[in-house]
Amino acid sequence: MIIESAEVVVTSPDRNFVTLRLTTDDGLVGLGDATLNGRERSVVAYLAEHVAPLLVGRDAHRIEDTWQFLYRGAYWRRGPVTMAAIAAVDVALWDLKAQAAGMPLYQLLGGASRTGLLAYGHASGPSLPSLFESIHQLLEEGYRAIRVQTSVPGLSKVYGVGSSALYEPAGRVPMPVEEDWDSRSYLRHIPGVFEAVRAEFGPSLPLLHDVHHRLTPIEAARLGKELEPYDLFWLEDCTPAEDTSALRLVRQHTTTPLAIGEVFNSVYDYRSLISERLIDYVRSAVTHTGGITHLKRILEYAGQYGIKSGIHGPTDISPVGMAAALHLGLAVHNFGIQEYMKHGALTDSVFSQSFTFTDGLLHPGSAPGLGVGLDLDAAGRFPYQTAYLPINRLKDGTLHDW
Ligand code: CS2
Ligand code: MG
Repeated sequence: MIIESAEVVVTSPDRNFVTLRLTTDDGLVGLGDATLNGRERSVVAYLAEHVAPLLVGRDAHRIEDTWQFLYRGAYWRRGPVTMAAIAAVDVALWDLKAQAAGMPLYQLLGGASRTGLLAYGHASGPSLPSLFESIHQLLEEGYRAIRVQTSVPGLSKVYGVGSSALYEPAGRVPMPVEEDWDSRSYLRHIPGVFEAVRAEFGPSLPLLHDVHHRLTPIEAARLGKELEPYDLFWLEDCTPAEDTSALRLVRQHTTTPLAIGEVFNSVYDYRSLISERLIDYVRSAVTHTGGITHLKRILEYAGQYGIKSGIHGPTDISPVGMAAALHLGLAVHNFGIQEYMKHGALTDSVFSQSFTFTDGLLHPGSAPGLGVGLDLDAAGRFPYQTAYLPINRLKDGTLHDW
């Protein structure tokens, strides 16, 4: 099964997506997601200029050797752009191998370890009534776990509170939008929000919250401790992820489960977090972490320490990347939960998918390979549009983590 062509397809139905499309000499097509929100064109260049030309003529069955060729052969290792490019190749090759074998991809990863994948959805609202309405809406859609994000009194725009059901943080704007932040206002507000949510929805509904990189270690420790009575499923990105030692302090003060890693891109980012049991969930997406081959290694390592998967699944992970996450999540033993923000109708008109969401559980389906198709004509109708993630500033204008 020789690779005959490697195309980089950029399309922007509801938002920008980058897809690698490999075609083999026996006519199979494999897809890989290479979307890096707000930096899409950097991965396009990496793939088109430095990877695609090297793939033509390679044996598509040699997934591990191709991974090592692209990782060690690049000399300059790791980083979000490199690992997203490698991920796209890796997933496309797994897609091809599973199609050639005539089975869904998860069967090549060890087969199903469960009947379906617990999903969580994003509830948000600028006020408690609107937040409650959002939670009820997700429960009616079948979600069994809910991420809760709200506005903060005194702040005009806060992460995670969208103006529409399809919340997409990267606006189609020529320059990043400036949002405002104040950690003390946030810390004063959030415990009361979860007290009210628990009073309204009861003690057992799994609730998650994303701090989105914004607190100091002692602030995160305080929040984790104050949220303990509300029994969160996890508190996510409570401190900037690259400061891995911060979680040692947080861990000393709270038993609230911690999730981190959506901005990580290799096992090396996780080493101390896993070996010191500083986290409870691995947040990486297949798309940003070198693909199925590498994320499977990370999850197997994490599983030795009782740490589970919590694979990243916002709208900026394409249906291709989402399907890859579901095949991996179905097979690994230490699955935890899968983030699932539904894509829009325009995206679904470009990408056909086989996965299902039934009674709160996701399943990748039984189509050979990933089970995802890319309509090139439809993709061509939605050209790339410049889009950036927001930035955050404190009241005095200091740039803060977004
Ligand atoms: C968020 C993401 O889903 C999450 O947990 O952190 O929405 C994140 O803001 C975006 O993926 C950034 O592109
Ligand atoms: Mg997050």
